[in-house]
Amino acid sequence: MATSPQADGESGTVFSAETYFATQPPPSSLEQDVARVKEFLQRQLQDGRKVVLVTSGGTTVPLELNVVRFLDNFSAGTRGATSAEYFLKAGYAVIFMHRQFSLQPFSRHYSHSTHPFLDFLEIDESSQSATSASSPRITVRPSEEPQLVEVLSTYKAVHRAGTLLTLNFVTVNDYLWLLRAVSQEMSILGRSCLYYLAAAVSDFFLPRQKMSVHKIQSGKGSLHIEMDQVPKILKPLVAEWTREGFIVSFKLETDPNLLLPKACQALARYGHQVVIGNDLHRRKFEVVFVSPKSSSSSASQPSAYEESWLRIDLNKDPHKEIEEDIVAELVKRHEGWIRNAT
Ligand code: 9Z3
Repeated sequence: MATSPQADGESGTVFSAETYFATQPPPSSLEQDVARVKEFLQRQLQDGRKVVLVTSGGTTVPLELNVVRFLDNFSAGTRGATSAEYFLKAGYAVIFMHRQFSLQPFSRHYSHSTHPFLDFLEIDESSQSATSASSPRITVRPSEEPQLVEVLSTYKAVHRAGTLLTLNFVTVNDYLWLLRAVSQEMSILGRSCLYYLAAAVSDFFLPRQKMSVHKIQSGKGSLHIEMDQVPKILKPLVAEWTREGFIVSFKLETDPNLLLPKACQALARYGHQVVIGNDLHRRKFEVVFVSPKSSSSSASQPSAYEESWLRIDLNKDPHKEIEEDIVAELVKRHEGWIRNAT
C-alpha cells in the first residue's frame, strides 16, 4: 500500500489518490453534505429518476493555512449552470457541485455583471405595497417579464419536485473529497447515473504539510513555491468508485493542435465514456466529443477513438446555447449505455 508520495524524478511530488486522501484532511462540511446526498439519492431512486452529477466552476489552491492568497482556475460556471438546466429539462435529477459564488442554474440569467436584477426592477410611486402602508410597490420592467416568468416558473417547479441538490466547494481539496464521496454514494444507481465533470480543476496543489501557517511575507525578493501534482482522480472514479456510471469529462486547451491528442490521451488513460474537448476561445460555439469506437477492441490505439464536432451558429441565433445540444447528445448516449446493460 502506497502511503507516502513519490518523487517524480524532476521536481515536486506525485500523489496517488490513496496517498492524497490519507494525508490531506477532509473539509468540515463533508459529513453533512454526504447526508444530504444520501437523502436526495434515495428519493430519486424511489421516483425512478436518472441522476447527473454536474461539477462546475474553478477550484482554488490556497498558499497559506490562514488564507490570504490563492491560485485559481479559470471558469465562470456558465457551462455547468447552463447544462444543469438542460439536464433538469430532460428529466434528470441534478447534483450541482459548484465553486462557491460561481454561476448557478436559473439565477445565472440574472448575474450581477451581465444582467443585474436591480436594473430591471422599477419603483411604482403611484401605488402602495400590500405589506406596508408607507412603501411603494416594486414592479418588473415589462420588457423583462416574459423571461422572468419563464425562468421563475421553472425554478419554482424544480424546487417543488426536489430534483436539484446544490453542493459547494472552494479549494481543490474540497473538490476531491466531495467528488469521491458523492460518486461512491451515486454508485447505488448503477447505469442510471451520469457524471458531467465541467469544473476546472487545478493540476497542482500545495499539501497542507508544506503550507505556511500565516500570510507569506514580502520583502525577501521573488516568491518561489513548489507545488505537487494533484492525483489523477478520474482513474479511481472510473475503476473503483462508480464502475457503472456514464462518465463525461471536459478537456480545456488553448492550443487548438493539442485538443484532440489530449482528449484521446485522457480516454486512453482512464477508459471512461466521453471526453468533451473545448478550446478556451471557441467554447461557446464549438466542442468536440471524443469516445471509444463502439466496435473497437483496443481502446489504447489512437484509431480506436471517434470524434464528432458540435457547432452552433451564433450569428444566426445569438440566443442559442451550445449546452442544449451537448446535453441532448449525452442524454441519447446515456440511454444507449443503459440499454446495453440489459
Ligand atoms: C471545461 O473545459 C469547461 O468547459 C470550461 C467552462 C471551464 C471551459 P465556463 O465555466 O468554462 O463556461 O466559463 N472544464 C474542464 C476544465 C479542466 O480543468 N479539465 C481538466 C483538463 O483539461 C481535466 S478534467 O486537464
